[in-house]
Amino acid sequence: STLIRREDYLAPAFWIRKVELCFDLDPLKTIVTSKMQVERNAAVAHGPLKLHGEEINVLRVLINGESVSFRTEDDTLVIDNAPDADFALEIRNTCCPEKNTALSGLYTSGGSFFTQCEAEGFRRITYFLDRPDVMAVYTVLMRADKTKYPVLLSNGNLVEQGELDNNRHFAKWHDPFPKPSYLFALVAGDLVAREQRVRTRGGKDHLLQVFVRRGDLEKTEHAMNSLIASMVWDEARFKLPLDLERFMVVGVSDFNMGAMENKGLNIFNTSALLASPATSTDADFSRIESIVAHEYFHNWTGNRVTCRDWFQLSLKEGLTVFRDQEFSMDMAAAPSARAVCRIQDVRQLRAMQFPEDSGAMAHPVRPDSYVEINNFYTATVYEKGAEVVRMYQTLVGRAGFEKGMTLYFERHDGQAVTCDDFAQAMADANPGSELTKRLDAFKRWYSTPGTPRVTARGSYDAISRTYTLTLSQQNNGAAPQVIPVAMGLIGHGGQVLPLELQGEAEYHGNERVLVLDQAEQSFTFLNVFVEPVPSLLRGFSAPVLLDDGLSDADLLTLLTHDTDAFNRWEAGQRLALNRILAAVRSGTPLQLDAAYVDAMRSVLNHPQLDAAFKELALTLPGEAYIAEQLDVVDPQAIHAAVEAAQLQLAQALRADWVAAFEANGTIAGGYQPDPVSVGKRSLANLALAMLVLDTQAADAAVWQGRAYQRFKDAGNMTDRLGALAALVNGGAGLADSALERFHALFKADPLVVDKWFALQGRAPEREGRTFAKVKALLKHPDFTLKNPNRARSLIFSLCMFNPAAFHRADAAGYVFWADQVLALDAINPQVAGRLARAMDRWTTLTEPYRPAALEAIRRVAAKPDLSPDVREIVERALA
Ligand code: B3K
Ligand code: ZN
Repeated sequence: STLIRREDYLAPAFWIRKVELCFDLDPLKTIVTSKMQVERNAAVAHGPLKLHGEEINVLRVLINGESVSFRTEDDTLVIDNAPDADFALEIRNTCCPEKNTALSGLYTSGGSFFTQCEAEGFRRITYFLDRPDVMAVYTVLMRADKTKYPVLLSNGNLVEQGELDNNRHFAKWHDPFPKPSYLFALVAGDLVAREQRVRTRGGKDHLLQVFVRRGDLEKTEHAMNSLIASMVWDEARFKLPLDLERFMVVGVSDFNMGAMENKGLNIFNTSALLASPATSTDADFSRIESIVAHEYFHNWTGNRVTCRDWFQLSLKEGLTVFRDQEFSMDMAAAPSARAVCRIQDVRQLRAMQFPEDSGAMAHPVRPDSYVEINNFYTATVYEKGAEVVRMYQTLVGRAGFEKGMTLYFERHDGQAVTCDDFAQAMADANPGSELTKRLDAFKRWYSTPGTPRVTARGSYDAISRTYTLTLSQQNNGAAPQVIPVAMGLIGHGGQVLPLELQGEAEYHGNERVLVLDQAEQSFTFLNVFVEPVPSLLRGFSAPVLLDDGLSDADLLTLLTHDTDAFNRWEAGQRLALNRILAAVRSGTPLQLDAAYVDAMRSVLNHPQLDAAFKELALTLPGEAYIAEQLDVVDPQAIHAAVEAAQLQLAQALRADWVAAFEANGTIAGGYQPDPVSVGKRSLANLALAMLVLDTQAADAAVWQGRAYQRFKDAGNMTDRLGALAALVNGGAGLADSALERFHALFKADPLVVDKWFALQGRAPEREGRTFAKVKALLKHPDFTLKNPNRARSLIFSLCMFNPAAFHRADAAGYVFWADQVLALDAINPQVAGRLARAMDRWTTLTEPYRPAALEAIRRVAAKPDLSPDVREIVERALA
């Protein structure tokens, strides 16, 4: 395993323009014949042809029909005497899909064949120039047993199919669009499809198909609806139509991530595809909608314009996450529902990306080096990358952003390009904009790791009626970033103050974007008739940590009066965070004050606020985000403070929780995942959790009983799982029998069994019982490490999402982690690499956790035959 550097990029010595692939599919020995049309890259000097290949056996190599001498060395096939003129290269090789537990390349799952080629899986199918800047037109012939594999799919259009001898049949597919090998896909199996014909605005007809296993067809309606909505949205917002006659989506149970955007043949983890009210939660419905959209949007941002090299990954991922976030917001429609989407995205960013950016795996949005590219499909590349794209939109405006997109496609359709090309298109389409004026500085977002810290201090001069806001930024000594700060000023009585910036002729209304691009800058506002509270970074306009120095009184003003819903929520989070941090820092038990409790009561009982917003406002900041505010982290102390705050909110607001539950707990009519119903269910679930949590209440037994009843009688999975979680997380006596009943009811549905494991893996620790339960569940007949969803449901839940159960004084959590990383690594390095990251932030841990963590990481690193995936993660942790 070697370090690959961005600065070492070289164009390929050869191009492959066309490929004809032929597959004789067999689980134990599939024969692949690849006929390639190859030409030398005129820009590169003479030299051998080197092709990538892993875990495959070459049978023969022909050039222009003649056998040619070749050698194989370390996963490359070298042909020293490649012609200078264009030539035909034919390679025949075998691979073994059945033994492919890494789920990269061609593998079997549930008796069917599937492929996963991004990032470097194609080389596990056949020898190739497996890099995204080599784009070819593919024709694929598949031959397989007709009974076992009645459905044969690949990218593009079906051109021919028919019968063969020995109960076999064939299908031939042709994809007219040149594509990199990572977008190749093939599926063969006994599947059925939901189909829908649609006509786009331009009048073109398309066939949409969602393929799944026989019993799952009725769970594909939501995915199909999401696909159609995505098509409509992309045409309306960006004028980007579907470019294929046929668009296929396929579900598979064994999959390393959510889904994959193969051209015309998206392959999905069933967890990101199948939905029914009885088996899926509101969160599942919303996740499916956004992943279906994400993969569909990749057709333009990723497939039509792809990445020159893997360092540019955020070119397609950051942009496509931004697009799916915008889509979800537009689907939510109402302003308050849009704000809920934004709050959820920011929570996710803070929970996953902020810790990544300050830990062992910190890297820029455009990384400078990697050992294993699969380790860099990260929250930074995806979610921070999406924030960078959002900042372009903030700086050039929505219309300007759309112009930039249009220019990007005009210039680069059909090409493999870089993040610089995207930035240039945005800037060139918007001459004179705040972006274009400082494009080079803005591009530091691609090269600087870490979360910038912004400090804001204001001073009001009552005599001159001026307010001066001083903003400064700091990021471990890195050059200043371009930080758009969306803001407004609010009076303590709730007045929205006009913004008149000194030195500017125009009046800017009540909200504007300040651009901070220096280490420190001051902005003076004129005619500010009362002392204002600044509402900064509205809508989270930049991915930074903000210290605005606001007092409790200021925060209460914003919580009550801010016109920006995101900042109302943020003010409530800050009030909670301040109290939790004070308790953790001082080592004293947390005691909530009346001011905070009353503020939360007002939110909960507010007649105008949406249920969804109330639920978010009354949910305390996540433990990972709290840890990010501290130099030395005691996970048990953080957890204790959060639990205490929760219990006190449960106790102090008990009557209000009862009212919230009664008002939101029953929704007339059938299940609908619309924002209003989703909000009501989420608030009802929070209220129920709070009511079960306080076991000392006079009516504790009543609410435990009501939760159990609701669990039994629920008409949908959101209510059922919510009630079950209330019992389990509240440590209720009825929890065990509810868990047993749940398993008995759903044991035939793997995606629901995953929820059952996950709930137990994430349950609050109580004297070591949660940890002991997780260890016992490893031996449950339904548990297996081989299925990534199942491994994640139990093991990742504990190691990544249950800090109080994981960080144990006796180090047993770390021993567990090391054992599972090593066991998983032998099966599936990509999944093992993910789990390895549970130790990213070990250096900040307090005693006795830090030395114990170090010992566990060293034990993993000491294993000689680790995968490059896990090796890179543990070596970075030890660096
Ligand atoms: N592009 C794929 C991710 C591939 C991950 C490879 N380890 C899914 C997506 O981002 O849409
Ligand atoms: Zn993606």
